[in-house]
Amino acid sequence: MKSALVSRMFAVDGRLVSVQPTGSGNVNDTYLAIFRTTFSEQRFILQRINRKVFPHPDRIMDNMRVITEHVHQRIEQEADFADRIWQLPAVIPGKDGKDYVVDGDGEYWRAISLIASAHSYEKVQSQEHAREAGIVLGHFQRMISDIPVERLHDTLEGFHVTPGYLKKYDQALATPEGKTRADSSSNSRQCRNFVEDRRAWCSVLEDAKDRGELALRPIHGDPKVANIMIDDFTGKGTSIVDLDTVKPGLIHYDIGDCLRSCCNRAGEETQDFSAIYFDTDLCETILRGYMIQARDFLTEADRHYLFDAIRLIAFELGLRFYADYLAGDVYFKTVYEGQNLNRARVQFRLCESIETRERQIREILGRI
Ligand code: GN1
Ligand code: MG
Repeated sequence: MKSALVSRMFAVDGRLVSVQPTGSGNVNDTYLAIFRTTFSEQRFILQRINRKVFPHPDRIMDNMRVITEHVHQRIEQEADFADRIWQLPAVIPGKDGKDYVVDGDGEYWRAISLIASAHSYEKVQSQEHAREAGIVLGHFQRMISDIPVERLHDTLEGFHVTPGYLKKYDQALATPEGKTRADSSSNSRQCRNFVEDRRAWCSVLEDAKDRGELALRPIHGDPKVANIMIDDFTGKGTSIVDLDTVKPGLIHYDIGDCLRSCCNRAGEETQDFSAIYFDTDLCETILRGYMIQARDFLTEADRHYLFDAIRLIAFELGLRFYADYLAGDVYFKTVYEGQNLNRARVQFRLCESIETRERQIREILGRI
């Protein structure tokens, strides 16, 4: 097995006991590796980076170095005053000292430390969990807020730039295969109409950025609930993982992504469409947690665009899934035919629920 072979190429003591797939990522392949010596055991995360999505894995690893070293230092500085032990995974180098290992097929692999005695969840478990998700996101954004954006590579060009995804959707739709898939079912036709109705609005954040109202800052990029680690002993958030998309962006992408993920109790893969709605109680709880950490770095303009951000990132993820369905599932991994169409319908249904609850959400935003 390739993963077993590669796992031995990292600077870890002992002998390989097991290497098993773990997690639920839609892009990279993730494994848990266990090595043992005569007196101890080391567990770590091994990942094959998806080259189709990330054309420059070396840049991801550069960013990871910059971010983890910076954040580890800041966590240390604040440790005596913190209400918990904050963690962030560290890069485990290869035996040759490099941050990644390239296998015989030119595939890039990396090893990162495991956040011990902590778990993440696919869905929000409780109000307490929701609050922790908000705190963890706010804390991470605060920890990276003083990294100059010029120090970070753009690891994924166009990430969260919704008009760019619209262009890709148009391109997919213009191909014979795309046209066939778009017309293949009433569900697919409904998705197409859903996108068309929101075409003019979907540049709202990029327009604000271009006008200079919103500024680029270091962001996480993918703060979905499954990337938030909760301490098994305290129930408090202890870390955010999946640092591939930490790069310059709008903090709105993060807030929108965290909320679209956490406030949909049915989860991203549900097929029970009646169970999908945007839970505004969870939304308020998450934002209150987030504000504990982030209040000081939000400007008036930032706040002004929060509702649009919440609506947009659900729409955008639906658009990304739908465009990938039209293109023949080239980006997001799938395990059954039509999965990306199903995922798109979930996000569009969630987006609709956000639109219906606009007044309540804006009231929450006014209160926090
Ligand atoms: C992808 O690979 P994973 O599961 O961490 C995607 C995110 C989506 C998410 C939806 C690089 O994240 O943008 O929000 O799926 N990551 C990339 O589950 O495209
Ligand atoms: Mg990710």
